[in-house]
Amino acid sequence: MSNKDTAVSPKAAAKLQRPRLYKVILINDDYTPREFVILVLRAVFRMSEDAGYRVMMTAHKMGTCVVVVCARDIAETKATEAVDLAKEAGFPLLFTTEPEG
Ligand code: TYC
Repeated sequence: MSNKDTAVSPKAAAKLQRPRLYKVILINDDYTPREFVILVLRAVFRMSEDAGYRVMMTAHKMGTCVVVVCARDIAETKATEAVDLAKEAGFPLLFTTEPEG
């Protein structure tokens, strides 16, 4: 068997070493109170009051805001945790995940 049969392409090799990162994105809505959005950002994403306020206001004004960029499993777990907290409280707050770049 030659090297050609087993060697991965340079692109595939890079992927193996450095898995794709994912963005967690906060989505604006008209119903969730601003203070509750900040509370979720603080509880789930360990943000300061100030950082939480700025992220919340960016989503409020622009429609969305990137909260964090991290490994896929962490991004999905945190987005689910955040949406579940909102659901329990009866708010339609949404966080989504998508691959970076
Ligand atoms: N737009 C909401 C309000 O005016 C606040 C809000 C901000 C909700 C950001 C969601 O991702 C959000 N009460």
